[in-house]
Amino acid sequence: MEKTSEQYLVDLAEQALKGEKQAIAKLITLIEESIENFEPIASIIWPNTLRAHVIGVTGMPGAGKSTLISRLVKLLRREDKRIGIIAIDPSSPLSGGSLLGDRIRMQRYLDEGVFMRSMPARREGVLPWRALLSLEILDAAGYDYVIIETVGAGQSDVQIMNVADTVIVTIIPGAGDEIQMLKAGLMEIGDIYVVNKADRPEAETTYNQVRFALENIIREGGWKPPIHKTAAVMNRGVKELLDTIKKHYAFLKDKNLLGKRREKRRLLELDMLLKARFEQLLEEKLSSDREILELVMRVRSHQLDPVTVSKKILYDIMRCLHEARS
Ligand SMILES: Nc1nc2c(ncn2[C@@H]2O[C@H](COP(=O)(O)OP(=O)(O)O)[C@@H](O)[C@H]2O)c(=O)[nH]1
Ligand SMILES: [Mg+2]
Repeated sequence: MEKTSEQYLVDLAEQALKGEKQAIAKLITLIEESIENFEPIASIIWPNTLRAHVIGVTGMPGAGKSTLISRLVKLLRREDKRIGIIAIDPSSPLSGGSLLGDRIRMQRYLDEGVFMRSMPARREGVLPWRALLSLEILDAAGYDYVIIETVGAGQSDVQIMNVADTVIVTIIPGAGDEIQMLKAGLMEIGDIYVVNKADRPEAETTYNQVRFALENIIREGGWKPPIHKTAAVMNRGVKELLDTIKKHYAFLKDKNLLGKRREKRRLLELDMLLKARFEQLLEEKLSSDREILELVMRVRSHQLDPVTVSKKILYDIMRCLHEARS
């Protein structure tokens, strides 16, 4: 891959700070390609962050997250707020179906004040570091709200609670699975719970089950996660949900908890970037370093054991890095 010139990245970042959508889109594309493309602009982006209210919307595929988000966006646009959306797509690159669906559903609400980006979930999990850096760019670009849509399938999505200021867990009525899922970890992460598709007759039962499951749950500072019923397609209950979202943000500020949330985000970002960088380095070495390749072959042919070799490769890489620096 051709190296992107630093000046070009800096120019893009400066345009992004002014809210120029094309520059933001291009910048995110470049960040997706490589962490290194963020390096020349980190000092431009970072001081301008920490202004947006970051909202995570999670739940099973088909729960109505995208529909709900588009309705929230419509309301926020009436207040003249600017909204950035990052939708992390669960589907494999082969099917790609829901990605298209999301685009079509959201398209209607995309106007000048809305920026939307879809991103595939990668093997690193449902919340790739690319999404986190994109979120920082949107924050710096002056969006009042940054909404991240992730797919919560049990434990895999708990990271969203370390990223968003407000986490909304969406639940579909009917299937007992949802309650199982709540027990499997989503119980710990939501600041607000939403039983969507309330137009369905099963919604009442699910609502009561969720309420029962959350009965004794209290979050830090004394926040008791509220449960909402919405019918996003009919625009029912969305205004009330938005009021609660704002209430939660005010609560975090009032209790001095907002800073703590953001500390978690920064630590998660550091952790993810370290792992991503190391993985990238390892891949490079495994595919190009002849000595390391030789070791790999000898593990494959049962001449050496993987435990000893993994340590040796680690040391080799560290030595290489050290030599490269001095
Ligand atoms: N009946 C009903 N269908 C809904 C509601 N909200 C969304 N849907 C439908 O559920 C499907 C999945 O919605 P989508 O927003 O893509 O879900 P996501 O996968 O969670 O983002 C779509 O066909 C929506 O039209 C609702 O409140 N009631
Ligand atoms: Mg969706």
